[in-house]
Formats: sequence, C-alpha cells, structure tokens
Amino acid sequence: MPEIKKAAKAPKLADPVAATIDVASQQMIARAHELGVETIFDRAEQMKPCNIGIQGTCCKNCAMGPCRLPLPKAGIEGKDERKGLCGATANTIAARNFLRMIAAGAAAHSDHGRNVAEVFMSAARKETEAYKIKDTFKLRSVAEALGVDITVEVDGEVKARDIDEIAVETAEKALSEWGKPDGELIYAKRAPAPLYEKWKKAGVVPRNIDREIVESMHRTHMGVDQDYKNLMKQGTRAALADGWGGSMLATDMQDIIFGTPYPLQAEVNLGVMKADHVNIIIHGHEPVLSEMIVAVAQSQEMIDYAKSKGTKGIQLSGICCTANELLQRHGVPPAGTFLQQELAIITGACDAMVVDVQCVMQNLANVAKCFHTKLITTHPIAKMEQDNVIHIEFDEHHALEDAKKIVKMAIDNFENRGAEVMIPKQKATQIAGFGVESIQYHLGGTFRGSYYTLNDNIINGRIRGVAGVVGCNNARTRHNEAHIQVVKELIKNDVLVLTTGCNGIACAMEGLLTPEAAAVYCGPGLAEVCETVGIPPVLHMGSCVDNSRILLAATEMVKAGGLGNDISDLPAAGSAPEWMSEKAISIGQYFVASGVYTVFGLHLPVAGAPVFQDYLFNEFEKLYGGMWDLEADPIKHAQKMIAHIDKKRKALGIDKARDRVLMDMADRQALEA
Ligand code: SF4
Ligand code: MSK
Repeated sequence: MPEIKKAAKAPKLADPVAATIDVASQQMIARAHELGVETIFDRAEQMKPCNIGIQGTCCKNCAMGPCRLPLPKAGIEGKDERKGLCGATANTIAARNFLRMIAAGAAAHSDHGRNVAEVFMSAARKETEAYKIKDTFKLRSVAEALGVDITVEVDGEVKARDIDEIAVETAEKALSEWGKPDGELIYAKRAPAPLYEKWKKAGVVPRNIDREIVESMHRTHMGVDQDYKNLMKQGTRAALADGWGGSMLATDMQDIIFGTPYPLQAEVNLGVMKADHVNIIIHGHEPVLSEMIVAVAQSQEMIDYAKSKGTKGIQLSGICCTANELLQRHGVPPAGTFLQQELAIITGACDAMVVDVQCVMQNLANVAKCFHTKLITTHPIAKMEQDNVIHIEFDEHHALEDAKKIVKMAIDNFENRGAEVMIPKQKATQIAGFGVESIQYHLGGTFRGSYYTLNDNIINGRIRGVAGVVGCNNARTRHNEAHIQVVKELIKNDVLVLTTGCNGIACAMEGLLTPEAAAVYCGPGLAEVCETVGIPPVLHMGSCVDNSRILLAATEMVKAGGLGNDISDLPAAGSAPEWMSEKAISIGQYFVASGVYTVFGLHLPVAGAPVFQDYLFNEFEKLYGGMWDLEADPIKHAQKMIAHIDKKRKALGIDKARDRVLMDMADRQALEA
C-alpha cells in the first residue's frame, strides 16, 4: 500500500491587527503574508518562550546544567529547597542571570561609548578630515566635568585655554575611564551629593567601566559569588558604570563631534519612504558612520548621481536608535521602531539597509533575500552568516569614502526594484531633539539659568511630576500598545514625559511629540504649561545611551531647588513598558540605583526567585531610594507611577498645591518671563 503523506500543517501566521496598533505596520504584515515572507510577528505565534527561562531560574553557567528550577504551581510553602546540581539556590541563579543581563547591556552601551571616544580622539588630534569638534561650548562643559582645565594662567592673567589642547586632554581623560588602574568613575560626582554618598556607603561607586563588566562575568562564573545581595551590589556598580559612565560619555562625545541636539521638526513612520527616491535606511545604534552617510547623501554630487538614474533624489530614514541619533541632530525621519525593521524592507522600496550594532535582527537577511534590498553590515564586531549580506567595514580614517561607496551602491540598486512597491501612507509629524540644555532653555528661569520654572510648575501643581518612559518593542506583546497607553495615561494626569529609544519613535508615530498634542491628551495643568511654553507633553531626548540625559535632567531639577536634595526626593518615576533588550535591564538598574522608582512591563526574569524579587522590588529602596516594579497592564502600570509621584509630592509637602491649576494673567506672564 502506498504511503499516505500527511499534508504539512501551515505554520500559524500573526493576525496583523492583534500584532500591532500601527496601521502602517498592520498593512505591511498583511503584505508579508501575501508575498509569503515570514516576519518576527509570525515566529512569535509559532514559538513560545521557555517557561523556566522566563522566571529567571534556568542556569547554564557550567556543563553540569542546564539546571532548571521552576517555581512550583502552588508557590513555595515555607523553606525553598530548590537547588541546582552544585547547590545554587533559585536566588543565586536568578541574581546571576540578572547580573549577566546588566553586564551585557552595560557592555553594549559602553563599547559604543568607547568607539565614539576613539573617534573623538582622532578628531581632537586632527587625524581625520571627516570628524571635527563641532560644539566647543559642550566640549568645555564636558572638559570641566572630567576635571580638565579650560583656562590657563599667563603672566598672572587667567585666559581661555587653547581649544585643541582642551580637546586632546578631554579625549584622553574620557578614554581612560574605561580602564584606568585606580580611582573611581569621574562622572559619579555629577550625581547629587547625597546620592554619591549613598553609593559610597553601599560600596558601589564604579572603579572603571571595563572592570565592572569583567568582574560581573567573573562573579557569575560557576562557584564564585553565591549571595544574591552581593551579586546585586556588583549589578549596581556595573549599571552605574553604564548610566553615569559609558552611556553618559557616549552622549557627551557625540554631542561634541556631531553637535548638541536642539528641538527640530521631522516626520516618522514607514510613510516617510518615497517610491520615486532612492531609499536608504540606517539602523542600529552608533551614529559614527551614519553621520557620514547623511553628509554624503546630502551632497550635490550624490543627489545628481541619483537623479541621473531616473530617481527624484535620496530619502534617508532610520530604524531604532541610529534613527534617533540622526533625528535629533539632522531631522532625518525614523521609518519605525525595532519591530518595524523587517517591514521596511517588505515595502519593496528599500534600496539599502545599512546596519551597525545592536537590535539588528538576523532575519533581515532572509527578508532582504526576497527583495532587491542590499543589506550592508558595517561594523567589525557585527556580521551576519547569510551569503546575501554585504560587509563594508567602516573605519573613521576613510569614513567619507566608505559612506560614498554605500550611498552609491544604494543608488545603483534602485533600478533592480521589483514592480510591486507598496509603501504605507501613514506618517506623523514630531518635534524631537530635547536635551538637558534645551529643556533648560524652554523650562528654565531666564535669569537663574536652571530648571527653576520646571520646578516651580511642579511645586504649584500644574505639572504633577516627571516620568522617563523608554525602551524597546517586544514581539510578545502588541506592538506599541503599552507604550502609547502608559504615556497617554501619564500626560492625562499632568505628568510630563521624557522619552528615548523606541518609546520615543512610538510616541512620535502616535502624534504625541507635538505641542498640539497637549490640548488633546493632557490634563489641564500640563496642557497649560505646554501651550504657554510651546513644547510637546512628551519630550524626545534621543537614543538609548541618551538615557544619561534623563539622569542629568533629574540632577538639574535637584539643583534648581524646592524638590528635595536627591533624585529619590523628586516626584518622578521610570518605565519601560515593552522592554526586550539586556540594555533595558542595565538602564532599569541604574535608574533604580539613582533613586528612581522604575516599572517594567511584560515580565521580569526574577519571578522564579521570590526572595530575590522582593529584594529588588522592596529592599532596594532602603539603599538607594529607588526600586524595581513590574506591571503588565499599561493603565495600572501608569497608575503605579502616578501613585509614587503623589507619594513623593506628599513627602515634599506639595500635595495640596495641585488645587491651583488655573493660570491667571500674572501667572502666565511669570511663566513667559
Ligand atoms: Fe547547575 Fe550549578 Fe552548573 Fe548552574 S553552576 S548549571 S546550577 S551545576
Ligand atoms: S533601539 S535597545 S529596541 S529601545 Fe535603542 Fe529600541 Fe530597545 Fe533597541
């Protein structure tokens, strides 16, 4: 009898509407199904996460494992007897895993920072034509923060020091923060003094950036640190080395060589791509190469070349944080968030996608294979195995030549486009490019040169508090839904939102990054302030490394007075509603250790170790004033943040002031002064 073959079961595909709230993305997911192209949304349907890994209690730190310690369905009654082969408890395993996530996240941000510092050094030494010191004002302020003299005494007279000398010494000082043999991270002292003292007392002031990451890996090796509290002491130190170290240095060095961002207008979403233009999408995190691509793509030579090939010009756009970097300095429009990277290629109109590091999905290569798109990796540490991927290794010493080669390749590829291009129409307008300096300009006191007006509006209750809402997308939840619900709930309750990363892009797509959004979505107090000052209720402060800008903005609020002596006194909270990256765990930990109550969405890999979880969620507050929390429901998530903000308002004695939300003419004039 002939063998009867069973028809292969068709793999389950994502429901576009259930997968994302964004109409453009829904269209592209449906389009992918039509064309038979698989995306992350489909794979999320076909593969479920490991039930033990998600709880944080799977250890594979030696070859006797993996040892898997799920939480019993009934919970733990009395003593927790669970242990791995070596005897590691659930707390040890979850804490080691958590620390490794922090170390990986801190490494990613900090290695990015080191690369930028090296380019800054080349620029300071004038070894490269492509990069120059662009912002000398920022250079001087960073030099001072690093303890570099910006003045010199000549014949008893104090004079401004030569800017080139300042630049070289600042670059040297910055680079030594990664591996100096003694001392402590210089930027730790940028924090409010009481916070620095807390860190000192807890023994968590970072020594140098690399050392904290190396020690984290050592401590989590089999048979080393087996005390969850001691492990998290190192977790705190490594995370602080990221937030107040590698990330902060990355932001500062980028501002010096590429310019400090100031508010500007741009568009966002897949609709920014143009059918009659060469579309180049830059994706990843380090702006070192993409800054050059912007320069080259805007050159007349390349525009003419593109036109000679029958196109109307070159349309640059971005994905993830390279997008945010170029958005905040040049107004280059983001085409989408992390979860839209495959969809941008599925438009059929992406002539080249140029990627650097972090958050770049390997499946891009498989999607690109179905279209004409050239997928170009550029970083020596980030290649892909698929044979359709082109590697053009970027080097700051021949940066412009590399950028030209890439732009030319994209232009030449235009003629290979298939007939069926489908670019969604959806796009929105946004104002982005806020930073410590521009918030001071918009919300600072004209004469006091500080965050006086912001603080005053918090004290008088027009602004209830400030929230940092940041982070990724996660294919395990509906794309952008939690981001938008959390942020809308916050601004509805008069909480000013500072955003970075993919949350910033998501908010822009929803139209929340415009001053006009204030009248539509905000409570009366916040709306009044935004309308008077002309700012959006959600301030986009840049990329993932730019979370350091939020730390410094919080520090400026403390300095401006009236809201306590430390970041933990501020009516403020942090959030990452759709996190997925290890960098998010490092960011969460440095926010917490800086005194911020920080709520994550979805789940945290600590649920399988309830004692360790309680340490993070409750005990941490006693050490640093900040603590972790978890809430998957976006409205409850925002309400928890608001409750914390109200708790801080009460402690400051400003909880009654919220009655006074209506402005009279005198208030308005005072605000405008
Ligand atoms: Fe198992 Fe211990 Fe090895 Fe981890 S370190 S895999 S718990 S034996
Ligand atoms: S890009 S780290 S998905 S925010 Fe910075 Fe977005 Fe998260 Fe990557």
